[in-house]
Amino acid sequence: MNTALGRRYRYPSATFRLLTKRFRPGCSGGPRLPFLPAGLLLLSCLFISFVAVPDDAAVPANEAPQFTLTYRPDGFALSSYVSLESREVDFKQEPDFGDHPVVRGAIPTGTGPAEFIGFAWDQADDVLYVDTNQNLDLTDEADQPYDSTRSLVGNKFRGIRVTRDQEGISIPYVLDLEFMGTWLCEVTVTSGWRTEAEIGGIPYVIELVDNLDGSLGEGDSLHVSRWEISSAEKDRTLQAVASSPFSADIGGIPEFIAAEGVTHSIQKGFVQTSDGAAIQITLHPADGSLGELSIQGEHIQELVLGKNNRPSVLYLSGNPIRVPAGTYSVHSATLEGGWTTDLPQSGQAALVQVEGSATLRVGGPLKQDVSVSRSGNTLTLEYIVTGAGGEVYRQPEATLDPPQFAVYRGETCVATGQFEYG
Ligand SMILES: [Ca+2]
Ligand SMILES: [Ca+2]
Repeated sequence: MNTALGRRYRYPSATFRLLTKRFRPGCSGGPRLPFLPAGLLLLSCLFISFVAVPDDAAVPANEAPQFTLTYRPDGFALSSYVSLESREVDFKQEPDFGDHPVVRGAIPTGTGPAEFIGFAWDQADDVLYVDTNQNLDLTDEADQPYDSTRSLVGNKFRGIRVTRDQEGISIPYVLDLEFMGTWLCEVTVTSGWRTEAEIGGIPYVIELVDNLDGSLGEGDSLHVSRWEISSAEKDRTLQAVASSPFSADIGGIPEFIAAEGVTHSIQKGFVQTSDGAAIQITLHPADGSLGELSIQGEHIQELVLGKNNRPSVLYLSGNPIRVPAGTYSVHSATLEGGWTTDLPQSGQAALVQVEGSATLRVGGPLKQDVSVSRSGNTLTLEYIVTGAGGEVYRQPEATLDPPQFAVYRGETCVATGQFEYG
């Protein structure tokens, strides 16, 4: 079965926003709430706000491309869940809560026990105090408390500004906190860093969100998207090309980026500029023991190759690509039409040897199968969609109609239904 072609995102206005949310149902059928060891979770989504025409960012030959991503206070969403039952912060100083019920908790900002931002939610007044300067005193922050806004799932507090001082750089973040009862809080970083730049002669938008720990790597999100301008219509069209995957187990920033036949290692870090903290990304041509990898498949829109169960190569363009020797598999892929690889990761792997060549099959054409198993009077039907390398896909979220089935005894239809995830 071929996927639908030509899925593109068009800007109807200057405020069009594209949301790529990688929230995947767990094997039990319900959403998984993945937690990091420190309790910081990582369900994430990245998000593109309005995109302006890219600047001319051509890089002189023989110079490593370098991009500076500037801060934006909103337009992003990198979320984590904090269990409110596992940790209650003991503040040295608090407002007078009287006999109000108060939920106290900690937003992890690293893996150490002291790396957190404490908060207290006064449920009676429905206001939130956040210890943004991390001194365990909830009475010395200006412009507090925060008032809540009702959301679909709970009480939400928006626009919480915190700053992290990291090696002399003052890194700003903006957070939303949404309480789901008194046991779970979703923390969403809505700020991020962004630039427009050319990679391999093609204009891209590069966006990055840090998960509050002040360093760039695991748990963060990188989104690289290509967009094209239709000169005939003077219209703007965005085509999402690649994004890093976001899940608790495997999130992070790939080590390499492959574009137009050149594979670069991604060097990244916070820098201080006259406009405040920024992120600098430098692309160095990958060196060392490389081999050739052919990407074989159709309709690939986004692809991240995995190595050692981590995101390794963000694939943008060019085929074959040259990559450091090793075994590569599909870390995540999105096909035109919105089919995305499902978890757990599946599909074939390719062994790239030094100066050797290998092929990785991924993408279309897709194949759909239904397996039937029987237990007593119960028939279990499993619907599965696989790609060229056997990798398993889940149905596009935009396609709301799940596959349907009908069971016949002879010529008589005895049962019909719809498949559900899980
Ligand atoms: Ca304080
Ligand atoms: Ca980080």
